[in-house]
Amino acid sequence: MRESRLGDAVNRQTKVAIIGAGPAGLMLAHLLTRAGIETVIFERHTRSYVENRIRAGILEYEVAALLRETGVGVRMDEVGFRHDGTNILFDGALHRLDFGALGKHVMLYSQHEVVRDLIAARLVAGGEIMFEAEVNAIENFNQGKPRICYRINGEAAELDCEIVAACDGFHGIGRASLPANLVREYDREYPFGWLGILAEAPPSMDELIYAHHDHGFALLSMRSASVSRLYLQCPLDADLAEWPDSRIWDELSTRLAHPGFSLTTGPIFQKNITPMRSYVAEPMQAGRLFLAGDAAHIVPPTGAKGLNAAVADAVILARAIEAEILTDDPAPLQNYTQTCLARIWKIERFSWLMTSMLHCFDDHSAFDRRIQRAELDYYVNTPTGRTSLIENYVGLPIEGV
Ligand code: RFL
Ligand code: PHB
Repeated sequence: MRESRLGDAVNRQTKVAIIGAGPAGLMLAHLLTRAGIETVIFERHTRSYVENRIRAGILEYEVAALLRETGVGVRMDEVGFRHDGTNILFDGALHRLDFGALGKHVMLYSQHEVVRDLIAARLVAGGEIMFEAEVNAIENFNQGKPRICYRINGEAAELDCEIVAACDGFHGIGRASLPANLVREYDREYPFGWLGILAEAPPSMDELIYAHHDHGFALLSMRSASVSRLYLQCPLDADLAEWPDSRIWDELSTRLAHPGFSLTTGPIFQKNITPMRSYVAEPMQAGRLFLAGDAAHIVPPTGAKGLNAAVADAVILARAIEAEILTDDPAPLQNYTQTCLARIWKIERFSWLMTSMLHCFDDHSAFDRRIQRAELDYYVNTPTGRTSLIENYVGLPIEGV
């Protein structure tokens, strides 16, 4: 087991250098290790930091299946929750979307738990993760033999490799290293944020509720039988000091109200505000450098897609690296960007749709509001609309799985 902090060797080599121990980097390493391909992961934070970073909560059907098939789904099935449907609330009426119509489900299992499971599996398999190792340059990726320059324990070190996978999140060095004239960025910032809370309160429902209300969007989710995760649409410049617990619970009660429902409240132990953004950088590769996950694209959380999209990229990249290294077929790696983007833009579309349909926009005219209502009605009340919403929510197929 190698959980290295001290950089046990200074100029070394590996096949695939992976920057980032988030879901994309850890899943990529997991799949490559299973295929017998050597990897080293660099992570700037401590193990404890990445294992306790609270983020996403919903795993798509195929992502959950992948965790099971590759031996990292045991805890998910023990302590996660299987959801066979989700709920959309508007005009005070709850509409259930039954995933069983497509024979699928999603798993409610926190991102940090997935991260813990993947780290544990990697260390058991003898794989290396250098925690507190910050990559500060990626050299030579256009000339064949890339080199990673990093700092660990205050010292500079280097590692030579054949492929660099930048799974280093939205602010990482991977995308910043792509030649500026090569990259095109597609970006949308939304004029609101989400105020998220974790509360010691048993979930008020056994499934999620996505609520559209005149006061703004609200989401009821959960982390366990005793912990609720709830979100409220709030102004971008909202100050947490203006949101005492009582105001949060009042707003949640108002926005989630529907016949027969009562909101369970309890002590709030975490509060934060997240901005909302859609973003894609194209291409996702240059020479021997490949981006995966938030490094290349982000979505607003309304469709629960961020973690799932990161894992899907990792799967596509792992298959492509395996094809090159194990069967001498360079085509999947050459086509990596196209393969990912065909899926990513559909995820961007779905996340944008869910965000546009469910939030309140200050600049909406009466016409816009009527269109929004018609869209909600279409997606929950027509067979085609429902099927489309469910198909996207439970997850589009991942290429190569
Ligand atoms: P991650 O998880 O950001 O991991 C990137 C890792 O790279 C490390 N790193 C470096 N390490 C070494 N050297 C460097 N130079 C490095 N630069 C960066 C970082 O420390 C980090 O550990 O990216 P990945 O793997 O692509 O995974 C993506 C998901 O984490 C992300 O899409 C979702 O969590 C997005 N997201 C949410 N998605 C949902 O579907 N539902 C949610 O409720 C939800 N909540 C969230 C979120 C993202 C958030 N962020 C990014 C602030 C809430 C938050 C607060
Ligand atoms: C969450 O549980 O944090 C969660 C669930 C669904 C979403 C976003 C976040 O769409």
